[in-house]
Amino acid sequence: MIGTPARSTPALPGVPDGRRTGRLIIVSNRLPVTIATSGDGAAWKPSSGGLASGLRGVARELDTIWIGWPGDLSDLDDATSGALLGELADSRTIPVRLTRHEVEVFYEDVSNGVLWPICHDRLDQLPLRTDGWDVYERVNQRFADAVANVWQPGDLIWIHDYHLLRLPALLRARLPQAQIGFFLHIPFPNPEIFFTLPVRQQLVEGMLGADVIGFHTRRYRGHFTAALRRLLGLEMDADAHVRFQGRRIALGIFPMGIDSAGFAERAASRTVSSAVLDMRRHAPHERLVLGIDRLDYSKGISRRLLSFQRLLVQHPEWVGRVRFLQLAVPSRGNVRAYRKLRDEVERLVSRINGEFATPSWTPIRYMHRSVNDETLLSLYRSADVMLVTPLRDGMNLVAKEFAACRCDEDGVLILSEFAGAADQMTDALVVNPYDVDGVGDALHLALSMDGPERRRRMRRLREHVMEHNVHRWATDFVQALAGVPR
Ligand code: ADQ
Repeated sequence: MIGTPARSTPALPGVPDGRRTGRLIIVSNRLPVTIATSGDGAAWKPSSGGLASGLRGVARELDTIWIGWPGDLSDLDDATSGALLGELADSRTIPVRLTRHEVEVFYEDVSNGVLWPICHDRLDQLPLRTDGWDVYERVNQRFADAVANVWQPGDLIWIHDYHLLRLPALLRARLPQAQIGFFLHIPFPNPEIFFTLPVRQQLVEGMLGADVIGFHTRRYRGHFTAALRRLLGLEMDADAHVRFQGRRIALGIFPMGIDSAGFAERAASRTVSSAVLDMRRHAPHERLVLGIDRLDYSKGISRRLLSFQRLLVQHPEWVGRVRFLQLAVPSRGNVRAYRKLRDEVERLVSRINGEFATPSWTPIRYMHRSVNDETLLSLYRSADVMLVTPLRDGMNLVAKEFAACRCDEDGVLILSEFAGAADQMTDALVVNPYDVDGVGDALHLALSMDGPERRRRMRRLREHVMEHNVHRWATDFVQALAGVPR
């Protein structure tokens, strides 16, 4: 069971002057749990995904309440769903229930069908017309009710991500004295793209209800301040604050990290080590190129497959000697663009395999499913090359997980310049994911790189990832929020 923080944690980290504050209220669209149903009934299990895995460690260490949507319970009978909701309450996790219609409009149509493509520069993925901003507002209001119900003076409120852009302002109206933080996990796009949204001003004003607004990178903050200037005539001062409606709002850069020590420790465990040996024994003469993503058009999987094909065409010496394993976690299957992407990826895999396979070798293995922790870690450890080539990605935690797991200081990371992680992981081979031939060449370079060069790069990547971990990220953010004068 996750989301069960220690109740006795005395104080939030880094509160200035040792001043005690109250609890940390984390608010995100999804609670960090999903329901697993089996013959015996239903139970919560930890959900995958960047935000869930990143904040889980924080939620264990701080006196935390987590508010969010628990997922669709409508297929369960009343007794089962009642029991599950009771378990959540016991673990200081507060569910916000959504109707089927709200899930369709707020989550699928607006959040994932409009805001996600806009923030990832994909105007081509927009529907011709979007209704549903009223439902988006109403659901944000529902979250505001849930927060206002539990908030007490001294509590800090930390809101996450694009589903809840209106929530900071809705809460500010109800709790003028509250310390409210907002962190955007995905890019804030160039204003030229953001301004295509009819509700651009309401969304920006929604975010400005917070005292601290956090972004992964300087570039996203730059886009946000450009939007503020053009929409509201606001200027950021030298201390990275803006003034709005008589309040001073901090605009911070908080690049998210991972629980690197946890990854490193689990990756070095005996079970993972023996799984790695098994994999190597199975294909001793083959190099492994690895891709791990949610199946999302922002992750660049189709072009990545074409780049691998270019490697085989341009450098035929690798035919029969390298294999590309792409794992894609099923994601947002109810949104049409995602179903289309799935078809496209499957067609490409089968086309490339049809063209290059021999009776004893298949160039691409594709798995459309989630894998367990042990398999994930053994793959990270077995890969010769990790191929992380999103077309746009807020941060990308997979790149960091790969580095954390490489206790052998081996393996090469190829990383898209359009992932937030590229700002920090400069010892990767940084590529333009749209340049299919260029990524093919980078693959050849990575596969041919000598041992000392691989180790030199990996050592530096690991140093960075170990130091800038998720605890530091959360501490920095919470510290900034706790320091807001009241
Ligand atoms: P995501 O888009 O979900 O996160 P990412 O940061 O890469 O992307 O995190 C994906 C997570 O899912 C990783 O922890 C990874 O281990 C896990 N995962 C992926 N494939 C898996 C598989 N087949 N089986 C099991 N686990 C798998 C959003 C933003 C990112 C940002 C994060 C955090 O889109 O840009 O980095 O939030 O802010």
